Amino acid sequence: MKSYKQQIKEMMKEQESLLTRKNEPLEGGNGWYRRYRYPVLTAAHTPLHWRYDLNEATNPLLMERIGMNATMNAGAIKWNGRYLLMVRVEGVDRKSFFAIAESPNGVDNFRFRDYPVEIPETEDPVTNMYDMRLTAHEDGWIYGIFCAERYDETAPAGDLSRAKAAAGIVRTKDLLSWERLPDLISTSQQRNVVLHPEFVNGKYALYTRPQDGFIDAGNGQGIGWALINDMANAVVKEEKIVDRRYYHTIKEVKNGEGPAPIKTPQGWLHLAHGVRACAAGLRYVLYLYMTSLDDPSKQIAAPGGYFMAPEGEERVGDVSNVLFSNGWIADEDGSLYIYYASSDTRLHVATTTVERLVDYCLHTPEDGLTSGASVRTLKKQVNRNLAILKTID
Ligand code: M1P
Repeated sequence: MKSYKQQIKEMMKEQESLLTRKNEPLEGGNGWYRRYRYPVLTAAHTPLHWRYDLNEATNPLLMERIGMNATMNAGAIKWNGRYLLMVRVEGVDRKSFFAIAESPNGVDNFRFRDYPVEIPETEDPVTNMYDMRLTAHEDGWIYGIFCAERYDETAPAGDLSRAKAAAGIVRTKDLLSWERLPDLISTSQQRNVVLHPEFVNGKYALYTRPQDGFIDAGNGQGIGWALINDMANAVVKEEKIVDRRYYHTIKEVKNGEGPAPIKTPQGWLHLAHGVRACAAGLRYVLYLYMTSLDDPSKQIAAPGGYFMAPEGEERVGDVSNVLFSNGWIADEDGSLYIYYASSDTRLHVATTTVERLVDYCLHTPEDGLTSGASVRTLKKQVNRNLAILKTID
């Protein structure tokens, strides 16, 4: 019979081999990015000392006491040379919370810090919080904007599913202590709100996602843009649409900004998610677009279709057929790490370069919005290529 301490040691050893497992890029693909063999974080990566009571007197059977269900939708930032993720961890009780995991190389060896992050509450505590976007702003603070979800008190009696979404805001200088600021004030519900990293005309700029209801984007026409005077008292006064939704596209039902955009010599590079409906439910895919350096709210490139869609095991999970990303890290050498979650269950990395994605944005044809337009676009490429092929024996 193994001693209690021996059993703990074995559990720790087994988890250690998961945490230190080397990841590797997968062969093939379309040249846009490389997927990796293993997810970078799963529920099994959460520390054993979160899940188990390790005291033999109170947990003689050494069973989990606090179960973890998923690790997903992570904000990301490079910090002191390490790749740091602000992960949405979801417990088996369906509550999400934030926890920071760090890696020395961005593709494997992610390890959670000992404690989850405790976000200070406002006077109106939230029921659920998730999907934090981290932005290192030129004002010197690192801001985190997340979905602050509360019960909708206007719901009819007995309807316990109606929620309302607002943008919660925190800021930090060390990624250890967090100052909570008042939630964003907006006339519509807001999720997927992201802070632009630079001042625009002396103001803070937010990518927003005006929506009619908690799930339903309704009249919200797409990813919005609002200038804000003060992040400590953030109010959306005027909103314009930066990236519009269209009928019969990958973002027909709704869309949302991913992480904060990356500045490139050709413009701001954006990653977003688009949602369409089908018989199997909603399908979430990732797409890219670019905006102007002179005016980050002005779109200059909108490659048609999706950039990444669920594949293989990514298709299945708690909310199947979903890819979602709210974190990426661009290294000084132009390497880019995209952290994306699949089916609201686990977190993956894909690697590429900023150069590749800018090239993708500037040279992928736009969505012509009809089958006829797609064929005409395709034919132009076929014509060009047939001429080239004739010159090759
Ligand atoms: O379940 C898929 C995603 O649904 C929501 O995204 P959106 O606001 O665009 O509908 C969010 O709850 C997100 O966390 C989740 O991954």
